[in-house]
Amino acid sequence: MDKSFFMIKPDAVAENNIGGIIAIIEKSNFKIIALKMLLVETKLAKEHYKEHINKPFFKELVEFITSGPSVAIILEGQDCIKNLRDLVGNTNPAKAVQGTIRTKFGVDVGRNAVHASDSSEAAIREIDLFFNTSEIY
Ligand code: IDP
Ligand code: MG
Repeated sequence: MDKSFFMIKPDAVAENNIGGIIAIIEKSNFKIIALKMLLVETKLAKEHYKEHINKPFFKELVEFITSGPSVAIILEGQDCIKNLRDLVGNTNPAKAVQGTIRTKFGVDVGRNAVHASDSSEAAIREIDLFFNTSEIY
């Protein structure tokens, strides 16, 4: 079993897609072991996305992710990190495989509905950034 960090981003929360996305996650056999709604602060946003600090879209990305509440989730399952990335789909919803979360709920590359960790190192780092151990079940 491994764990991944998953987040429903402000665009999907604003569009009332929390339930739709969580329904897909649960039907896909991922186990939710932590979940909370939060407004990501600028400091946390910059830390979370620090690998992109020199990208031209970094400022836009931080502004977007802090623009409204998100839902932070820890998922557990067999091969969770890879299976979740597959279920999420390409960063650009227009390029994502049909049936993925980003084709269903994403608008464009900036507003692509969800985040999912891309490696076990990222999952550990992101889980630690967003959650205290006492919040994980
Ligand atoms: P990922 O979310 O699929 O792992 P990353 O390349 O890690 O994609 O990029 C992190 C986030 O930055 C993306 O989910 C997306 O919201 C945003 N992003 C990536 N590329 C662009 C871009 O070209 N313009 C605006 N936002 C972007
Ligand atoms: Mg990424």
